[in-house]
Amino acid sequence: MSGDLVKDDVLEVNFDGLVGPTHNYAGLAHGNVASMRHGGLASNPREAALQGLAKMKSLMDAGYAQGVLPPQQRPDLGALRSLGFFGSNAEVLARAGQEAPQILRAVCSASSMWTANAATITPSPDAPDGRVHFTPANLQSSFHRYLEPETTGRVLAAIFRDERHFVHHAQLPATPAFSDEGAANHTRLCGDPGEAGVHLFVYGRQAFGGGRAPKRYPARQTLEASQAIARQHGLEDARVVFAQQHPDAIDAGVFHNDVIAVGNGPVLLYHEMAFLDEEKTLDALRARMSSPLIPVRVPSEAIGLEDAVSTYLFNSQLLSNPDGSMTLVVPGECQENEAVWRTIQDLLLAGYNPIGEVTVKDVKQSMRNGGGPACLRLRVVLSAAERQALSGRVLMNDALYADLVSWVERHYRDSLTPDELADPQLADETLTALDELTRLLGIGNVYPFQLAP
Ligand code: SUG
Repeated sequence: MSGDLVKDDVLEVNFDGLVGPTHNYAGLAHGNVASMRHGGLASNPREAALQGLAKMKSLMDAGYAQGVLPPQQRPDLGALRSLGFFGSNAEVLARAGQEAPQILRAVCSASSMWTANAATITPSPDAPDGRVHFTPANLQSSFHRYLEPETTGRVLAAIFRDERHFVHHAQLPATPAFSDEGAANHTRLCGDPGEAGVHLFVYGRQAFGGGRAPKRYPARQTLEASQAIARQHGLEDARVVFAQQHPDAIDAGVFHNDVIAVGNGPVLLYHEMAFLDEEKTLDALRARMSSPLIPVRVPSEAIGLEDAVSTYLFNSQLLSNPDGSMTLVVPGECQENEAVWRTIQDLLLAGYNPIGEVTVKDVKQSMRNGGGPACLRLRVVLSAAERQALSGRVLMNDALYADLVSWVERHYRDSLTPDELADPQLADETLTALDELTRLLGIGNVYPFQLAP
């Protein structure tokens, strides 16, 4: 099935992560400057979830295919028990809150909302067996995110259940050599989405064999992890490019490639500091793509790295329209920065790229933890038959949107400080909410508390 056959009616479905009821600012992500800056602030989980849902709804209304993925079970009481906190749920939470508040914060993080880190996906036109391949990211760089892949795998397997169309691989070994952060470091470039694409994997360091690495902040993706995923999915060498992220960018707070570059179809919008070897990366892509690459380069003199990181211009979604044009979905912070907003206007006017429209979304609650519009979504390119084969009620429509808004309004708090995370009531509220959500979405039992021990 791979090779030159073009599949019909293939389009990208963006699956956004629904923000969980324990969304908080715990300052957990070293090297993510927004997370480090906002640690300790009070969050508003209800507003966060409604902002995310409003983004999904407006993109659906604009005609884009939109899906939703559920949050995870937090606090992760199983993780606390595995670390030696015993007793009733209330006792476990109280002891963790007193003896290890940082651990409690980690097991309460709603970080699974950033579904760009949930998995890496190869669409069926690119896979030798003509199926869609999924690998959950091991997220081993931080404890709070290392807790995600198990449930992520169950959720993806529940939704993409039909084995005729979907294949699920195990996450890579959760050890620094195979550090993997999923689709945030992976971009598929192509002409028509139904034709075979070229896969750009961006890594921050090599585990074996040296090379340059950042000095200040961690590199979260290794070359070896990216290579292993390409192998798992059966990608041909002729369709894969591995490029190193610029270590200076990582040291400036660019902890994933999707904080400094975004691709869609043949377009690659990137900052000049995105890749360690820019020319080599572009040449390698050009040599493999069957349609001409359209590089859209933003130089440092237009936007410095600091502004790129604080506004998240490159964490925009770049979406295809039926007339061949593209729409850039940027976070509100871009509009507030003169240089960034001017650069966006220049991009829209430039004749050499198909980006013809900008739309601004308010996702501030997520942005304060370093998650922009593109972090909040997992891109899944699907044919009509594959969309038909999805299980559960996960494709956004007006009725699902209304049900989810009402669910959030019934179950979410409008303020949460890190000190309140030990409240056993919060854990109870969350379990009640999630149990109802799995029924609402029709995905069956996916959470540890729903599974037999
Ligand atoms: O892994 N923040 C996330 C943000 C992930 C953004 N995703 C993409 N770029 N695709 C992270 O750094 C902060 C949680 C806290 O501090 O409470 C956090 O985990």
